[in-house]
Amino acid sequence: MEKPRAEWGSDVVVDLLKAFEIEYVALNPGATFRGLHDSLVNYGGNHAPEIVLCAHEEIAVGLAHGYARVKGRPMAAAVHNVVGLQHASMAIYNAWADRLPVIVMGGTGPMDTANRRPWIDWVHTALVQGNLVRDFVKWDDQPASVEAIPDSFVRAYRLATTDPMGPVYICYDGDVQEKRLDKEVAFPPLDRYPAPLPLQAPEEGFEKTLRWLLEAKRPVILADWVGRREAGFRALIELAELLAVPVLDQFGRLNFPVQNPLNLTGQQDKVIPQADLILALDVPDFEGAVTKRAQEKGNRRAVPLLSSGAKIINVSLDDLLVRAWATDFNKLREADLMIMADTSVFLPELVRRLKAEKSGLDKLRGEIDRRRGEWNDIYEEKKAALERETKTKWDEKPVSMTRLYAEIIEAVKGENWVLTNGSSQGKENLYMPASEFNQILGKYKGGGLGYGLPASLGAALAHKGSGKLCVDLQPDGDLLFTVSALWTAVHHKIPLLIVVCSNRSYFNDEEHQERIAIVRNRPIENKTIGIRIEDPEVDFGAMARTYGCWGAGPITEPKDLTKTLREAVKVVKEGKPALVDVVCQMR
Ligand SMILES: Cc1ncc(C[n+]2csc(CCOP(=O)(O)OP(=O)(O)O)c2C)c(N)n1
Ligand SMILES: [Mg+2]
Repeated sequence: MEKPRAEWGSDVVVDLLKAFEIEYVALNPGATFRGLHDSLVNYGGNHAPEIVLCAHEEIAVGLAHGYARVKGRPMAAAVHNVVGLQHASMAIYNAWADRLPVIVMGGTGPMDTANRRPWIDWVHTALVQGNLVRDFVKWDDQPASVEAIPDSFVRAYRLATTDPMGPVYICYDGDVQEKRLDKEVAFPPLDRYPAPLPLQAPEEGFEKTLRWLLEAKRPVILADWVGRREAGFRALIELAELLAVPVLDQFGRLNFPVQNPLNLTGQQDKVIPQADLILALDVPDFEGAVTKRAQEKGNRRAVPLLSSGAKIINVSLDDLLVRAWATDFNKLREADLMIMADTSVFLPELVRRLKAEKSGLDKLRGEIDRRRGEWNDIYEEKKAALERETKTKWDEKPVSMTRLYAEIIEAVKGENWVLTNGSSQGKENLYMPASEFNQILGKYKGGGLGYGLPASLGAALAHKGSGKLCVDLQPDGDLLFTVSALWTAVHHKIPLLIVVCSNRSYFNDEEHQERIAIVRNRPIENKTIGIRIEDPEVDFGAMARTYGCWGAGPITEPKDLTKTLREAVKVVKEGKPALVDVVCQMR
């Protein structure tokens, strides 16, 4: 079929969305982008991209965030002028902190005050709207004519998808969107604007890293964002295994198979003090990775675990995306060698060079095997401790988190499952036996609640039709921010298993109030005031059903889990969302 010719300004935006293979535009409607909305439906045929209707802009952007985690490329969200953008801002910040691309589009104006309606066009127009989010997007723009739209979009897309990636915001003036075109708008040849090739380390970086790795007695790897690309994920496994180097996963993504005996995540107290070389791969928060939290007494400072004699190699792209507003760049990192490189090309090349060092490796064989055994002992201890915890708490009421993990594992056995979100403490990262690239998508990096369900829906949307079974391990407090995303899940038939961890509390803060009470010698029992989600308790199963979603629970009896989860999985496999509300322990 011949492509219809753009007749209106916003038709050109749709041409670009199609050219860049944007599959979905998540939105809550608004008159400032009524031109774009019409173009999506009537010019684009509401297909590729298709509109995903959301009840809140935070949901729209959160959904696009989750989609990008799976695909590594963006979908779009459209948000209504200053009001939609303000609602969207938390989710934009989460995507920013997570270094993931979202094309956020907005409408405004008209900027020409002579064309404005009284009141509403004035209170909904800013100079300029992008200001609101400029500190946490990679770029923002407001093309002043239809002719300026293509270049603006191409630049936005390329910046958003170049590592370190991030959200971008493009604002379309109502007058520009609604301009009738009297001639064809010239389109740049899109293949003339390729994404840059990934950044590779210089020779010195490889030479030193290789030499230091071979000289070290106890090298240790920290990894946070390596797992964002499959090539990096695979090469890291090879590297760790070749040299018997333990990996401490920081869980920005799944960086290393959970059940690999070299996965000593959670054992930093035992591992870090032994290290004479740390290879930090895409670790923005180095401090957090090599220290122990000692929050019990209300302390903020962390206790160092790393010996001062240990060498540090840092490989990352972090310094390429630093802004002065939020300090999401974390504490200043020390290192003996700083390499600015993309781990998805650095690690495969490092492994290739390492394998070529045959004689060097052969000489070290005995030593490598010895330390492999010693690290393996720690792994076995860790495994036994996890199993012990599961067993001890098996019949406890409310349901223990470890029992819940075990039941979920059983319910999805044999399925190609993906964990799209996690609990506040993230212990599922130790229990869920993920081994595949992107099998655990991780939690928010921005720490803004309201993330779990929207991002999980985005992930499930990205996986739709792929045979993957997506599971959202969903804390209750986080869910309450964006629970109306259930409507979107049902309406758009997004298959997702939502397991609500109902501890009926914003428990993370209960812990903080307890610490403060201890320090101030005040009544600890008051820690639940202003924090517990009780009186009334929320019935998430019933809530799901009001949105037309399959919902079960609240489950209070551990023995009821198996059957209910099995039924829920069946619903999800039929292509629909299902929610199981589980009353569970605080931690
Ligand atoms: C937007 C936002 N508001 C408040 C907080 C502070 N906060 C951090 S964790 C937390 C409690 C989360 O409760 P829930 O999601 O139920 O997880 P739980 O700690 O109970 O496991 C709160 C309120 C936040 N991080 N983000
Ligand atoms: Mg909670």
